[in-house]
Amino acid sequence: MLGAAVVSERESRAGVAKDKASFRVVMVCLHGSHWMASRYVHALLRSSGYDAHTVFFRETFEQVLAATQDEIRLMARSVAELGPDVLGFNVTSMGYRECVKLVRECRKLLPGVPIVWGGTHASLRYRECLKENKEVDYLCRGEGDDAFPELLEALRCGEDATAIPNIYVNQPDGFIENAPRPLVQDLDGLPKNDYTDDNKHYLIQGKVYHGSNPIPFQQHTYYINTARGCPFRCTFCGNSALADKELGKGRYLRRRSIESVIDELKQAMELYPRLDYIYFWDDVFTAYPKWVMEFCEVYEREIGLPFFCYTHPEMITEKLMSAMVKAGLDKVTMGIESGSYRVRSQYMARFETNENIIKASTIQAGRGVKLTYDFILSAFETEEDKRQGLELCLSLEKEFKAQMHTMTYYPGYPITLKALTEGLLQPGDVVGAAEGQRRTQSMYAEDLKRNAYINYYFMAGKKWLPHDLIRWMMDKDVHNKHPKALVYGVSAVRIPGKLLSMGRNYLHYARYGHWRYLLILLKSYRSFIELHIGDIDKQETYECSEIHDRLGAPVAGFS
Ligand code: B12
Ligand code: SF4
Repeated sequence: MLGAAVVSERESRAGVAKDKASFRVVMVCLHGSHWMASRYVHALLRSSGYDAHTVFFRETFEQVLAATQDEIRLMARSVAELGPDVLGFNVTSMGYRECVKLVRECRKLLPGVPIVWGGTHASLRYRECLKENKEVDYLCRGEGDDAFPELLEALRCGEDATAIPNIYVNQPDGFIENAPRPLVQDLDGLPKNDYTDDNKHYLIQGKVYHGSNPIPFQQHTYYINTARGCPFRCTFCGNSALADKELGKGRYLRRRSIESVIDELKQAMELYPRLDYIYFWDDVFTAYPKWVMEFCEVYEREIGLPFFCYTHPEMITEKLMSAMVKAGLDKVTMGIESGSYRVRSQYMARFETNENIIKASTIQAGRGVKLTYDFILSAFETEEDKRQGLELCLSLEKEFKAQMHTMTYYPGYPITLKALTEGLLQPGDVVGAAEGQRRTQSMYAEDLKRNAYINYYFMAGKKWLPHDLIRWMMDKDVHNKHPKALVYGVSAVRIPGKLLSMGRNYLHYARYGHWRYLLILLKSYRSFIELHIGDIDKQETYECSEIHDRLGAPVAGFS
């Protein structure tokens, strides 16, 4: 338990010994080595002058699994070996339970080191985070761009760290709340995500890799945000809870300048000469159509690499689509969420009409762009909604991939409150509320078997499958009468397609000699099979302690 006296003892201890460049801040990320939030926070710390290190955990298919106790211990040991002056965690709801275990292990190994939490879950569930985890000393509620460096400076210099806006301070009998800062408006002024391997540590399949990521994505693909926020507030999405004045006043949807984005991409191309694909991970890339039109012109001229982005049925026009295709749009994902207007409008705060969705799909189709439409199936759907949903899916221009999700209830989101109120959800099923939950909302084999109806969505996107056949199967209730036949029939088409694209991927990485990555992929074959054919809960886990002793070579200069 951390008392105010202990806080000040830690603060002054940290302050006496270190100058900024040797003040080591170790960050923990549970979402793989390319998680932008952690790549960003690392860059922020480095640009503020600190000795930043980040430990990344989990990759490939295994990302959806919770960490084993063995892996938690390995992570804690790896973190402790780095000898942090401050320890920081990026906390999401899907990683919350692991953060709880991890923070306890870390506290045992690092009794006097201040621990700071930040990220979506920490911001939204600050009360629980601080109450349930007295090991956590400080919590950043909302944006950390200014608050985190200010906290670190106070800790380093042994100054008062109890009154920093956005920073909450844990106490044995409660916590100190501080006022929110305004949201950062000038995104151009922020440092760019740090994808280098400098001071990065990767824990993959029970092994620790210091300063050398065996997952080579960043050499070939670049992940970037051009904006923060979203113009919409869908009830199942973080924006519905994060766009809250308590988390910072000011314009919520902000965009970088075209020059800043292009500069970053040019730098990336210099740093990674094999770069051949860009992912724009903005919530809705096509928000601010004027910006996108101008951006596409410059992008085509100066970058010209194929790219991916998200769009929205109300945010796509012929003109915009043509500009994006000309600039290199290769893949686009549009959220349809539910095929039933009743469910969309009553439960999801999605008010686009079916006509608009069909129009948006017509605009996107037939241009050689790979189309994916997201659907979220939920307990709010009646039999009639399901039927309507599929009818809408059948009305969309082909060819597309239906990406199916289970409604996943994140704490504090409006849909979660609605589902709890309507008795459709038990409190223990809210993400982060209990152990052993999946870390994803994507659907896998297990879901398709449990609800064979979903398979029609996959069928609906195929050009060569007659709609009447799908309707006939629905009318004949094939999904209830012969679920196995339906599941295996659809899998017989889907799995070879997946294997083929994996094979292409293998060849691509083999061509560049990324053997360590290919070995990791090979080792995760069981997870792939369990996810796509078998049972998600029976996946492979990794024994770590031994491997760590064998392979976790200490970084030069570390104890
Ligand atoms: C881009 C994105 C993705 C990309 C990730 C690409 C990548 N390489 O990073 C993709 C599409 C792959 C993805 C996948 C998933 N995502 Co996502 N994703 C996002 C998105 C849109 C932006 C995240 C981001 O990078 N923001 C930029 C960073 C800089 O901002 P930030 O995270 O808010 O961090 C700030 C503060 O929180 C703070 N901070 C952050 N960490 C720390 C740490 C400390 C110590 C401190 C002091 C401060 C601090 O400072 C930062 C700067 O101000 C968010 C939505 C959103 N609007 O936040 C969802 C979001 C984070 N994702 C979410 C989810 C659920 C997932 C999936 C589980 C979905 C799935 N497929 O099942 C997966 C998980 C994958 C995994 N690896 O484990 C949820 C998390 C829910 C929750 N309550 O925690 C969000 C909020 C969206 C939602 N549905 O509500 N995602
Ligand atoms: S449009 Fe997409 S990103 Fe924006 S609030 Fe809705 S689900 Fe979230």
